[in-house]
Amino acid sequence: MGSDKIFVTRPFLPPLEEFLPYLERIWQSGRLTNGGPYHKEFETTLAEYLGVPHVCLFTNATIALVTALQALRITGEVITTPYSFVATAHSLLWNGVKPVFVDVDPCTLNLDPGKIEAAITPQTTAILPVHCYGHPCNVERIQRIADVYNLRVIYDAAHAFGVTDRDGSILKHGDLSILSFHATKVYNTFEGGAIVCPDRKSKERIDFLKNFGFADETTVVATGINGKMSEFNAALGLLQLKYIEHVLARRRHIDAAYRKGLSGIAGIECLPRQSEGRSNFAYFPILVNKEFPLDRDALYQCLLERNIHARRYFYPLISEFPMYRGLPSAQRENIPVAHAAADRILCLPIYPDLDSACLQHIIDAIRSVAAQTSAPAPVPAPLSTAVSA
Ligand code: T4K
Repeated sequence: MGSDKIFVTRPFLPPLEEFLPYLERIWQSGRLTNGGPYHKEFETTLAEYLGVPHVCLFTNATIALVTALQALRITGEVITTPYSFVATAHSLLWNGVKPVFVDVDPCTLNLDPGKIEAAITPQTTAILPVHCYGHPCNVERIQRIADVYNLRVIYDAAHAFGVTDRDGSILKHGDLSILSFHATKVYNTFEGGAIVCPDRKSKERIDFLKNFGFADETTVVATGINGKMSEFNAALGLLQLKYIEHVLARRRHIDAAYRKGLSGIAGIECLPRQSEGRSNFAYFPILVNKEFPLDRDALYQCLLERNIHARRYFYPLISEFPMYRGLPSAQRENIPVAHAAADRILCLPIYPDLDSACLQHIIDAIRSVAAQTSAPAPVPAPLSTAVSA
């Protein structure tokens, strides 16, 4: 192993020469954005690949989330998870909607459906769950609650590109699902995102909203925003689709190698794989439990010293940030499982070009830390204890 840094991820890029013809076409046509030919082709091709009815392309997932809430006219309070990237809850504040944090399930770290009903008030209008690390939420139970209380469901599916359950794409559940095509994601268009929607009517409204609210040259029907994906990003998206199976296969291989390489290390717990359907292996999260001789932050530092830049996704919890921590639902006692997870989570590097030498270096580093460190450091109680606390 050299002295090169190993980051938590590295974007997959197709061979540059394969992208040049796309660029030439853009240069020749002078069509750069506003629903050009690549944008149209990409929307259709992507919907087919994902197996979903309609896709609305966006400049990134954050603007897509903000727009999805606008599209469904969400107001009042929305139930969501504190265990996510901050964009999830920020999209609510940008809409003047109050986030209500509900704890997560200790196995999947997704919103715990058993705790949703207790958080519903007369002001609740929607649920905003996250398929965290691409692991599907309990979509059936969430939908049952939404049906009983007449709530909308918007899935933050930023991590869930290509994930399926027994019924096909995970993106077909709820009213809308939001994807991210950011550089750090399984599938990237440099920056980008999308809303997956069930019918033409909702697609039309979302398409107006992402184009300032314009319905035609002279008619503005809503307070829209500029969320359009450019021709450059759409062209790259088309080319990236040609490599997605390779990307997923490499990720599957790395996931399997980690599980094998880390098995038997006391205190290192790999999150379970999804039980059915197809995973995208977007992240490789481990929990550093009390049987490991170091706590999570000490292990994180040890890995950094070996040029391994793992990440603590998602620490701190969203509920800890200044704009959220005053909310009653943000209090620690309301979300003990999320806190316990945030304190011991570590996402290890996973990306298609991670070679076997780097992978072995990471596994060996964790093994050697486990072997060398004899004095147990004080660590928080295991997740199961937090659940019953
Ligand atoms: N909802 C959820 C659940 C999300 O996780 C996210 C984004 C969103 C919504 C919003 O989606 P977008 O609006 O971004 O489409 C990263 C990403 O910036 C963010 O997109 C992502 N979630 C989040 C989980 O991770 P950082 O601050 O950790 O990124 P950064 O720049 O530290 O990158 C991590 C590592 O990746 C670097 O150490 C090196 C590598 N890297 C990164 C970039 C940007 C590269 O090799 N090349 C690159 O171009 O947030």
